[in-house]
Amino acid sequence: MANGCRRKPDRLSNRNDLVGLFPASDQGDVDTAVAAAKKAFASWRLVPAPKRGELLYRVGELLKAHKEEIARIMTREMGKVLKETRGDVQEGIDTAFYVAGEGRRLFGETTPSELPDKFAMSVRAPVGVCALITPWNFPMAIPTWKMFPALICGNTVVLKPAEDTPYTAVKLFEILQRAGVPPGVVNLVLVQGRGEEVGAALVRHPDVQLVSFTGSAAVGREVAAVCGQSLKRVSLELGGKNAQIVMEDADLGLAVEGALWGAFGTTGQRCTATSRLILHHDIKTKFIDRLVARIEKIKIGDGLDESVEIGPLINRAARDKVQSYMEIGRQEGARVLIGGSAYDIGACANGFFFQPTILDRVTPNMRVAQEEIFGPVLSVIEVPDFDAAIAVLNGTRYGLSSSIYTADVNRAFRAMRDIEAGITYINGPTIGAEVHLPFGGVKDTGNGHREAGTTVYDIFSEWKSIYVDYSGRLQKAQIDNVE
Ligand code: UN1
Repeated sequence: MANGCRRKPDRLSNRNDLVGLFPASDQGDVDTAVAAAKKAFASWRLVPAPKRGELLYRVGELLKAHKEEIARIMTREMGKVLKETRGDVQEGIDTAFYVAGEGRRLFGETTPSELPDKFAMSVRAPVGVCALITPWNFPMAIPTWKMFPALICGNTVVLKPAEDTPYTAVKLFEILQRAGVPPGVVNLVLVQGRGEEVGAALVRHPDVQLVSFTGSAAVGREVAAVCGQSLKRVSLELGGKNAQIVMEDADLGLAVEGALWGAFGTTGQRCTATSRLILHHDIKTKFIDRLVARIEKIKIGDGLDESVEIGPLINRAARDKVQSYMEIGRQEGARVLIGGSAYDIGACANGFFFQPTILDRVTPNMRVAQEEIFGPVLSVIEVPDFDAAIAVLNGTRYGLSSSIYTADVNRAFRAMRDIEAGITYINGPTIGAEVHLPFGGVKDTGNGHREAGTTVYDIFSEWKSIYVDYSGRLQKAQIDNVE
């Protein structure tokens, strides 16, 4: 795993807080990891799925026991406030227990054969070695929601976590080891600096059968292109430009709290984050006033402080990117209502903080209404009616999460039907998906797969149809079966 150590680059709430020294894997380490996974696959696929489930149950118990410790490490490592890093670990715990139970299901189907004395069924079979490439914003939830379903299906895995969050991944692997996961079944490659070389080696590796990637649409396209060439199975979960609609009949207090949490939770660094607020003309001014009043009270700072609501951005490049969108927005005619610049008051000067920001007078085709900013920036678009609201919501290349606040049940059902997104919330914000429902999106958000839920097993298993002919003679489907 290690061919050299590097100090983690400065980042976060306190860039002087050195969280650890981590190895930098190279192409040779990728080969070693894949070879170990390939070797372990031969025996792991034969372990009964309920036994694999019991192991995941132990992993869940250990994650639970170490939840607070890992949450604190995660906050120091990537900056999310403690209550959110606890939630991130909890998402891993939920997935462990949910998937552990699947060990006693992994249902296939039995169905009658069209021929006499013949039995027909379909079963799930593992795919092989799976490469999991994960981002830094949910350093426990996302690796586990890929890894645990992969394992329950009988696959072995190589995880490449984001270069910004090696420590949380190491903690996860310590727990996997303590739970008794056999050698080679799970493997970790860590990158420092730019991850492209190691990521590309993993995706191209001939012994990797499946790639599951969560990250940017640009990198997702490259991953998909390589996998297309080699006919590898690939599951992509990419960007979002999620919107919350607030209709004139909505409970405005509820909708304000929803917008705050959706837009500024995780400092806006979720692929499900609310980055567009679509407001009905009649309530726009009132709504914005209430929202701004709440934003003025938000406490920004070190996520280890329990009273802090918004932590820093992940690194300098992220802050530069968010800052650049302020200028882009202004040039397009948007107006910064609140926020708009870096936040470097007191101890926050030691980190990459940015003020929660509202851009007003945004129109649907502006770049700030179309491109993923991945920061605490909310673009407000005014609409005259429900139909316009849905059209604006649908008018981007992404389709991950969505939300509408309304008291009208007819509108709510129309929204559920007409919104183009993988996830729709009625009277709730765009963030907060639960692990036992499908997670993913339409259009450029992905390539049609859904992780989490029961749909994740369609990614991590092959369907095998089995026919057992106990007639003792040659029977011909479609041909014997004549009138
Ligand atoms: C992500 O932003 O990449 O639904 C994942 C949510 C979380 C997962 C977010 N449960 O907001």
